[in-house]
Amino acid sequence: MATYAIGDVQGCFESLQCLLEKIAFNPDLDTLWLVGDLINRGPDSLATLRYLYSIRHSVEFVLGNHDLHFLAVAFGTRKLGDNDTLNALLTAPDRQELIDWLIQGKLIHTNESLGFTMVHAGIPPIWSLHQAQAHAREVEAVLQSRYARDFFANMYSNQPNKWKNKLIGVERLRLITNYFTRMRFCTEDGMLELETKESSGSAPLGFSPWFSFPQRKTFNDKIIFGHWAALEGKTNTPNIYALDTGCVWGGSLTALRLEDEQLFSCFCEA
Ligand SMILES: [Mn+2]
Repeated sequence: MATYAIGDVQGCFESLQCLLEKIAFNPDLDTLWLVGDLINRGPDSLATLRYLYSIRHSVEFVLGNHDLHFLAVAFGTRKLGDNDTLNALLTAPDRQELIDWLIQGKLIHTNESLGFTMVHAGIPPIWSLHQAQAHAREVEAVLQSRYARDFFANMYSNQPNKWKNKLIGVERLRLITNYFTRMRFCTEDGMLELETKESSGSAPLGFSPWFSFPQRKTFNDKIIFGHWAALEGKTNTPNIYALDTGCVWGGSLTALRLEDEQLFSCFCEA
């Protein structure tokens, strides 16, 4: 009975199978956490999602930007991009069942007895864990409502880029979503910079990795995240676990066993 958190799979189904074999994952006994970006860019998003759906009772996952992108395309509010590998999933006979499951994904998941929290990209330094959970629930409620299509139609923008409690409507929901699913660099007061994708050494002037601020309100919480392959799994920050080791780019797929913090990985073919 163990809990394994796995980095961004991005449709790399063979690598996922390799890793599950390596950890001898048993869906009847063990639990799988996935940091989001389950699909897209990689070769087999459909098989990946079908498999995870088949073991859904043993899976906890958070939504990544690629998962939200797929949902936006499926809802007809966004077009496929040249690098998307979502066609088989979009035309699958069981597409609706998979969409209905995926859209129930959360933006943050905490297990208090294990003492771990999981998000896709990060938590802005200005939010405590409780505040982050409350703001995540705002977006999750809309995704699971009849306003989901309106949400996706308004999801894409880099503005507003700084949190204010008085933000309302689509701007509020968009910024919450951008923090949880797209953030890499920000300022201590939570201003986002969404252009730079390189490693933490390439911070744009005035910005730093979201987890780097000593005054961060989640400083004492253990946080697992993905999204940032350029970190190569290294944050040099206590309690902060970066699990995107770039599987879809020919890196590796990484699992962290939460009970003893042991790491496992499988190399991935580019
Ligand atoms: Mn991502």
